[in-house]
Amino acid sequence: PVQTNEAALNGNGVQKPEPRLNDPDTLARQIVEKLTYSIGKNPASARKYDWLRATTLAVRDRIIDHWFESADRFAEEGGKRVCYLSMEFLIGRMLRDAINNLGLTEPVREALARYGVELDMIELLEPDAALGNGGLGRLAACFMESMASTGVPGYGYGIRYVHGFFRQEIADGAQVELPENWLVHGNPWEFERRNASYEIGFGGKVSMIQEAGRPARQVWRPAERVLAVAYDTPMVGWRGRQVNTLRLWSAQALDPILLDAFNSGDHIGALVESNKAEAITRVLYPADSHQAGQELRLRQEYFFSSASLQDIIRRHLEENDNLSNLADKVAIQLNDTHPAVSVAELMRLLVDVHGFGWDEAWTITRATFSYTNHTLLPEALEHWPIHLFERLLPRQMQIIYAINAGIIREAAQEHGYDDGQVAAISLIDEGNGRRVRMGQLAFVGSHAVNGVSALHTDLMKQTVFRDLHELYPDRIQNKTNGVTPRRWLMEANPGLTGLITEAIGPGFLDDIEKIIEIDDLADDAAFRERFAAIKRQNKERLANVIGERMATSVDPSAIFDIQVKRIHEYKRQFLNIIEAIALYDQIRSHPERNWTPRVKIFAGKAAPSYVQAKEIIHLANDVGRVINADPAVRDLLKVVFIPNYNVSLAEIIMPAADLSEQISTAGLEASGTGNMKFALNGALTIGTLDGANVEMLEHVGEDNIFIFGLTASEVAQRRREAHSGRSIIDNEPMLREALDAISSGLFCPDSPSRFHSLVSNLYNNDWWMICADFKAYWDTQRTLDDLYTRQDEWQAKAVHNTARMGWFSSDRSIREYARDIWKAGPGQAG
Ligand code: 73E
Repeated sequence: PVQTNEAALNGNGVQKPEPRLNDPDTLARQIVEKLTYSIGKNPASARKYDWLRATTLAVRDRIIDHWFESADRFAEEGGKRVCYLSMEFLIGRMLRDAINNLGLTEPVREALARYGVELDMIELLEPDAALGNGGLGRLAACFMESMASTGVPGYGYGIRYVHGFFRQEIADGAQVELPENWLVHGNPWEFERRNASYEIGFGGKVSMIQEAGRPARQVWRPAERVLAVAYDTPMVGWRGRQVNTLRLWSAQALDPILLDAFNSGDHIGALVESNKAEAITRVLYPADSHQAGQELRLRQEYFFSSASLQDIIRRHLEENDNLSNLADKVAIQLNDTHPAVSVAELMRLLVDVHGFGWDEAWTITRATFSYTNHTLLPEALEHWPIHLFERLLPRQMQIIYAINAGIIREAAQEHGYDDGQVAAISLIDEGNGRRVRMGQLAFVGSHAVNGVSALHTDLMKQTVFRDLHELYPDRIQNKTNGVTPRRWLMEANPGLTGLITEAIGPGFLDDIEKIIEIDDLADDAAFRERFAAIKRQNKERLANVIGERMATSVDPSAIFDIQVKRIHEYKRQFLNIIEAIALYDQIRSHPERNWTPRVKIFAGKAAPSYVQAKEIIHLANDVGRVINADPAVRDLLKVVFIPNYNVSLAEIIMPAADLSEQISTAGLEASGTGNMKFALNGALTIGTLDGANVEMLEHVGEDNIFIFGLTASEVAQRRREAHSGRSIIDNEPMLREALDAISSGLFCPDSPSRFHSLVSNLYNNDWWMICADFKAYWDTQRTLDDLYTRQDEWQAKAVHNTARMGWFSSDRSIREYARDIWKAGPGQAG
């Protein structure tokens, strides 16, 4: 019989495991134990992948201990919880982050080394969880990490896509999309929770029922029902102090094999239902900045919104008598409008299921929700055709009409709104075929609405939400984005982290704003040299990746000039490529000049249906092929497109940049977050006055950032004047010659007309102000060429960038959300 020891027994008389020690001996023993008993291998026969799995399981045990402690503490304290609803969580790999935050990096490295296994090698085998498109999804992942690191009881809610963001390959210069399969070998980080599952309805009918002694009420009888099953992933905060939960929903057929159909011999018919149900969480939509508009997308949105709300309500009722104090105990953040149907769904649950009167339900709903807007691009704003909405979600549609009636009544009676003003705030767009405006729904259903940078928030007030802002002038506020310094500095750049620790001690690891203490060291030549040497090593690491993946050699002493992000016309990768062609032309024409060597690096994915974005990728590859092979440029210029940009590649790229390209048409990039990751790692920024670049300018100072081009209001003005590129091109020989080179087929002799429409758009319209900004961009690049030859000056500016970027931590963003919007977390009454 097993010996039990009194002290090890908890209240239920159940034996608690011994706390796990964190020394290399214990870790080595436990990793081998996992290898043996969970994987069935011995150290001699184990492959690298087995070591990864064993290490993950050993680390996971420690996380689970902290996870339970956090859950118990939240329950004990009874404070307000934060639920972050997001269609996307772009997490990336998890092992390094978990080990780093638990302070286990060195002990695990040592434990593995005893078996001749390199931690850095096995980490690379972990699949990169790509449940997001770009900035919005990565922000959600940074926020999860920062909530756990700053002590906010945060719950992420999203979708467990079987296939994340597609894998990108480049074939003959063009993007090819391949399915992503992150779950094929299983996922050791997730725990299926069969007990947390909910029915989600679609379609069917709504009828009024009248029961004796009760008020009449609406009952929705869906035609279809699917099951949402929870999968939980622990999110470890800095120093393991807190572990939060990311709960992702997976769709399953309620009755996986319909027994009737099966018994009657209809095997196929029986499986069709389950296929249809499971399709809901099969794949991530790969378009940011374009509304998908398909029924399946609306199903995804409702599916995860309803499951999350049912879960939130169930937990609330386990701890409280009823739902009237919901808003005191839960804050629900809507990450863009993707979960905006939640506003109608919570109303339905409160009124139809839990018997609340309309007005009280509406008060609870608005007090519970808040909404973040991430884009002003008209083509990205979600609006669903009424007929689709009504067919799929008939009761929610009725509720939206009722909410709308209330808002319009208030505007007309209390503010004297006329028909035109009413149409402007209405949740229903009567213009093109009657649609539900999801931004308006999220706005009126929330007590706080925020933009993601100061400029973006101002523009929200002037454009998409002008009319609602007038009606509710206190509702919009700013919360500038941030990035987690754990992943984006400590883990991605251990060299720089070590140097800073030596210089100012480890205090900045707990409070990243203390990184300002290295600011004066910009004047210290010895420090600058070490700073530059680390940059050089990081550039060599990236040069190796480029060499291995693309068989192109790049020189680490050249300027590494990098633009990595989704491919979109407004982000203007095209402007960057045109500048490369103009530079190529100048180098060939003036070989005698003292050109500063440059490597232009691009990476990013285009939405599969976005034709122009795919042409831009093709152009970058075609131009690179010609320039890189031309002996006349003598390696003074290289153009490289690295395929399959993802979080893991970003972790190698960010620390290796000298120059960060943030050159969107002013007014169109809501914030940007790559801009912050680059600057934190000591890159100088060349950028427009757009998104968070404006605030970066304020923090790093105008001597340390390179701003060019039209402002947002100048862009708006030119667009009103029907600006076109033709006269600019006619008067700017460098621009004209670059465009002529593209049109001539110089870069695509196999198909000379390939880029004709890309170029003719500039002549006829120049909607994205590429011609308008070309000259300013060119001149600023040449200033940077010159600066790079004065390394002391360049490196001093680089140090100032790192020193002054602490404010752009997602810890700061989260503290502001917690204080101003959620009223939850440390120091809040809650
Ligand atoms: O400026 C970025 C911003 O930094 C913005 O374009 C991006 O969100 C980032 C985080 O705030 C964004 N993504 C989307 N909209 N804005 C989007 C839209 C539809 C689907 C997926 C993503």
